[in-house]
Amino acid sequence: MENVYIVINKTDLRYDEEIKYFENIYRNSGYSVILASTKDNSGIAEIKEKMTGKTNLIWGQSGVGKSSMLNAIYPQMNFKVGVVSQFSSKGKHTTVTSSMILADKNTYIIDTPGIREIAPFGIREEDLSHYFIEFAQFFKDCRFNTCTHNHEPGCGVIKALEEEKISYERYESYLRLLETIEEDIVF
Ligand SMILES: Nc1nc2c(ncn2[C@@H]2O[C@H](COP(=O)(O)OP(=O)(O)OP(=O)(O)O)[C@@H](O)[C@H]2O)c(=O)[nH]1
Ligand SMILES: [Mg+2]
Ligand SMILES: [Zn+2]
Repeated sequence: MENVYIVINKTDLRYDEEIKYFENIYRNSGYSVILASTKDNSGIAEIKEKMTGKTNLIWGQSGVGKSSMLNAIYPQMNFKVGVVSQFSSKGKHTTVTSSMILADKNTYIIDTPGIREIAPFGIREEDLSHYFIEFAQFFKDCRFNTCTHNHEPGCGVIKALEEEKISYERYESYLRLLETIEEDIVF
């Protein structure tokens, strides 16, 4: 997905081996990753450049600094910024509605309320893996075309995992999401 960018914000607080480890998981999966901080303005010009002339959706956990980032890019906009709870270390859902705003010529932005957890709705079990972009090249090796890459024999994704062509963390996220679909039974 060439138009998806993963921003790692608050690098002024911390940018160590653990963060680089996760940064690399996403880079190796095929995503572009931008390091940023709204405190020292790093990465802000690059993000602005990616956004210009497009319609942009800013998405991520509550408290990560989505609205702060938009304020750093477009100081005249004044998006509401909140504090992160000392008690839970979680954001407090400062942005509560989504609306599309014209920020610049031909540039629209949609700031969204932060999420706390992800539970996909309307995605079938056998389709979930298509959202894991680096898995796709291995589907052709799956014995069954309805493979959910979980327990099926002859699974190309599991084989790629064993050969370390897919990261264990990404495969685990996949399984966690797959489980939420199984619980739904909406189809
Ligand atoms: N240290 C540091 N703090 C930041 C940075 N960016 C944002 N913050 C702080 O993080 C807190 C939350 O920022 P918001 O911009 O409200 O976060 P949000 O992602 O919009 O949160 P929701 O609207 O709840 O989804 C605020 O206290 C910001 O000042 C950063 O780069 N570094
Ligand atoms: Mg916000
Ligand atoms: Zn499979």
